[in-house]
Amino acid sequence: PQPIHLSDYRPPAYRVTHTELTFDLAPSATRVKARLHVERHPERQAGEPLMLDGEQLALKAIAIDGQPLGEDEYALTEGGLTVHRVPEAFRLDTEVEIAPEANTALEGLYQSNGMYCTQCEAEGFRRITFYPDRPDVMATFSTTVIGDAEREPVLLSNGNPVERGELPGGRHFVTWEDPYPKPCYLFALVAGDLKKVEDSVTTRSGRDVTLQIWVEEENLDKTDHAMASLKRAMRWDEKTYGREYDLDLFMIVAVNDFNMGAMENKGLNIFNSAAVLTHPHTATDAAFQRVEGIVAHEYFHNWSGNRVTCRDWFQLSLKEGFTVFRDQCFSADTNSAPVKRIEEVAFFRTAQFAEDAGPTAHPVRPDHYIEIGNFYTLTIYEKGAEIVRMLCNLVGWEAFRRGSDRYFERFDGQAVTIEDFVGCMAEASGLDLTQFMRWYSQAGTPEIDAHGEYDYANAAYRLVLRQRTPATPGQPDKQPLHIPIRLGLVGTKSRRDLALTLDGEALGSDAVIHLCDEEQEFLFTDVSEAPVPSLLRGFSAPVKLHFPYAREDLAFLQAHDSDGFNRWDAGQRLALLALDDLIAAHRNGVEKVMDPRVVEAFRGLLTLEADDKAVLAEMLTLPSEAYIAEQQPLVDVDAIHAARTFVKQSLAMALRDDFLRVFEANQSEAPYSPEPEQIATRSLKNVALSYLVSIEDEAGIALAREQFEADHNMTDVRQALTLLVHSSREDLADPALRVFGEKWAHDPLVMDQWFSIQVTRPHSDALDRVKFLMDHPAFSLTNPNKVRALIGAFTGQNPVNFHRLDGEGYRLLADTVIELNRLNPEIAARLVTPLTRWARFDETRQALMKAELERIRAETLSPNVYEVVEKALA
Ligand code: B3K
Ligand code: ZN
Repeated sequence: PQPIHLSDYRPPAYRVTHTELTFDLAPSATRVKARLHVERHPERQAGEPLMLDGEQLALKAIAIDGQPLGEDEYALTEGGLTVHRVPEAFRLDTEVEIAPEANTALEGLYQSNGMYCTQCEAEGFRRITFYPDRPDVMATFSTTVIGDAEREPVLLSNGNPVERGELPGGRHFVTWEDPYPKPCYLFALVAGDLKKVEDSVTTRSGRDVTLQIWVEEENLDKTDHAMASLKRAMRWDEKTYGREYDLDLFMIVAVNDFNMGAMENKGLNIFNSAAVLTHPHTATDAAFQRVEGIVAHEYFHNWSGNRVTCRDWFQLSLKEGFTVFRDQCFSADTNSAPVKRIEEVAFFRTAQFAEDAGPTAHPVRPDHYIEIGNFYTLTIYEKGAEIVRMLCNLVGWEAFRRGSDRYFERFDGQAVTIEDFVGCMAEASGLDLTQFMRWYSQAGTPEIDAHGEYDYANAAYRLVLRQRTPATPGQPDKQPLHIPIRLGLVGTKSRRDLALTLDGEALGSDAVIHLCDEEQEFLFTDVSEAPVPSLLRGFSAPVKLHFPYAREDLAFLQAHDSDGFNRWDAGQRLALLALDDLIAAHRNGVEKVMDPRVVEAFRGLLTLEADDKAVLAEMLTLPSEAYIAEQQPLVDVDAIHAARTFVKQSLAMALRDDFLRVFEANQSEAPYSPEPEQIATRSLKNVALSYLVSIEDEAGIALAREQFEADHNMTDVRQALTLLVHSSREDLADPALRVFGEKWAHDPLVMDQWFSIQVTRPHSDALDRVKFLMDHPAFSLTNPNKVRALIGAFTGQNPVNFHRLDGEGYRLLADTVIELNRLNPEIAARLVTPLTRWARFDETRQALMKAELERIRAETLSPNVYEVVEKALA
């Protein structure tokens, strides 16, 4: 496979103004008739051949303006169809046959639990019909779906239903019209025996919109939260961005087999059932919040993505980065804002930093790719969102909103670029964003080395910042970036933010400084007392900031910083320093000693309870093993696990009564609700429980057992079950797992959790469990959720067992990737990620991991897996 390059972009030779589709559905032989109204692109010369994309299509008929084409007038190639000579404007008719039931890649038209559904982004539409499958070809669509009246009573597509009727042989049809021009990646079709929940809203300008969530009958009781989230999201986008919905009908459909979380098809969002269904007994608080965020994300795409779309797939972050930023702000407004930020950053610094430091690192706007399916990454989504957040903070909300209005108005109905977006922000704010644009083109995580001194004699604080971005594949040299750093100086005596004066200008007590050069010095004057600097507040830029904090300074910031996010971060930094010592002790075989400063910091948190409960729960959570690993020059999974367990148990022993008090004070019998206060209370209680169970005394174990048996809600049940299963008390864990597994055998989303809980167990039997569970009747390699719940959870969340020194963990992953490469290349290419990180480990493990990558490479590979494995071995 050959890479394609951004620099080769040209507008399409022909555009399609209107597309008429007719689907005659059958599992192994669906007929698709397409009538395309085509015209030459004004910027391209006349006489060029018409090239259409098409994969795995059996062509049955082809005609131009009603005249069937002779065999010498067109050519079928591996990737599509070429018509040698076409008029300036014409009507192309084709008919193809496809086999949805054989489609395990879940791209194009496929079947899930017997129902038909589609996934077209990025390049799935070419598996449905011959078409210019690129986002800069935008057409109105009219779609007729014909199905069996009994098996497929419900026939859905984009837009509004305009006609329906009976047909001979027990068939029926519905015709849908979508008046908004769209690229084919936003096309959708659903057909099956589905039931709906309906609601409605009236938009700000008075349009009545019907809202429908379509599910299988047994899931009708799991849609309330998604519907409520959708309504909140619609209101929020009106209020915050002035964006209104533009059709009379908005539909969400839940399907079990889905590669990603969900898809923003115009008027017909298709969701992974895991991203839409919730019930207090089947979904955790985290799942409720995820559903709310994803429902909002897909809805927000209606403007940021659909009305204004991407010119080409290199611009993917144009819609994804902006839309993630929008959904993050929505969730922050609806829930605890500081906790939302803490969760985002904790995840980002673990997973995106690792991606940006590995062999698949790429800029937020890549300049080449082999398989676009491999670029739905944390970099495109989350780093893209961080860039938009920086933009918003740089220009200020008012200018950002003006820029966003300008963007939506100017480019409505068009396919545009990242320059178009940033250009609107520059115009609206008058700022020069030229240097800022480097964030889009330069891969890798910038590192800032900072140091500072307080000058008593002159009452001044001198802060020196130096930036560098490490080399990434294909980008050896990096330019300095424009890095906004929000900061405060916290007085060590007053314990307050001091007034900031920089170059004679008063900046208030919380300000943003701009690091644009490689090295810059900032001299704050009139600093009345010695401060501890609180840097990068709110994670104001996606960078690694190093400052030589003393542990006392970190404890001080953890207690007194006015910025909630940095208070949390100071605690994390303090814990990491203590963990570093313990990791070294473990490696050197010396006795581990707990740093008393960490114990005192935790005691302070538990006794003062100064923060809101949700923040406190985060503050009491130790950095994850993955995040600790991210900080180490060489990852020693066993030492990390041992050190973290030691810290946890030491804290539990020293502060047992405090944890017990917090646990008991936050018990509640109130009926479950996913509202922020309840979630906060549960999080705090469950963090306390995790400490109490970590030392495995009878009392702690009994609490977990009672919580499991009380069966109050999934959050509590799952936490209790996880703690039991991850303890050494098999005598209690095994019966609990059995009870739970039997009770929920009918519910695939709960069984996913049942799988994950078991395979993330840190004990040495985990790998055998994975193998055993792969034969469980509820497991299936063709269902992406199951693959993620079992294989993904094992390789991503069970480091000590995945990295076994006998290489069995690596082998299991490689075997699975090889099998999935044939079934579902997109999922296979994602799954292989942990092996690509081999450079982070010791030589023995490196050799084992590379050997497995080589073994994968020796297979006949999909472009997806090929691209990832080649990069990993380059
Ligand atoms: N836009 C979809 C991405 C699906 C692409 C999968 N190949 C999901 C989202 O970001 O909303
Ligand atoms: Zn998206």
